[in-house]
Amino acid sequence: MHIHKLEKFWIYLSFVAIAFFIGTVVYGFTVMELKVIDKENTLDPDRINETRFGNPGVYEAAEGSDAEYEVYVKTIQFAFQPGTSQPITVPANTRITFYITSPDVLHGFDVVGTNLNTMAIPGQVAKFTTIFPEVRSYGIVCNEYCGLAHHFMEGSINVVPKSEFDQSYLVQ
Ligand SMILES: [Cu+2]
Repeated sequence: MHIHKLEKFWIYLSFVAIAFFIGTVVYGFTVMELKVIDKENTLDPDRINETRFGNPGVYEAAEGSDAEYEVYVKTIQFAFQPGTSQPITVPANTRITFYITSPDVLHGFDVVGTNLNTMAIPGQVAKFTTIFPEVRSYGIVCNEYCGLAHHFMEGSINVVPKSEFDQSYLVQ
């Protein structure tokens, strides 16, 4: 069977593109050590209230942590706790580690205008550490379809000057 040389070119090119895309995935999971599911950060979604997610919010980080504060966020249909009914208040220019999970269905936690974006998977705890350099507020949206009121699921992060951040913002 004769295959036209341009046809051949595009067939080869599509294989090269597929090999390249597989290569980027392999590179991400090996060299960059990206993880989709981390076995160390699992929890039973039915017993979430026995952990800090039962009383979510901002905590002082434990000694030896590389962050100063830890924020526990529970994502539910259709709210971030905290985040939706009251903002997550954190100090600027401070290392903050977020822990995010869901007791019900898959949600997203996307801080608008930043590269902070994670899934909240029932049974898994997503974790990331960041510094907010500016005093301002950020919106949070859920970017995983989670039910009929998904499009109403939003919240906010309020970054305040470090000098104004005190114990009253912590979980009591
Ligand atoms: Cu959603």
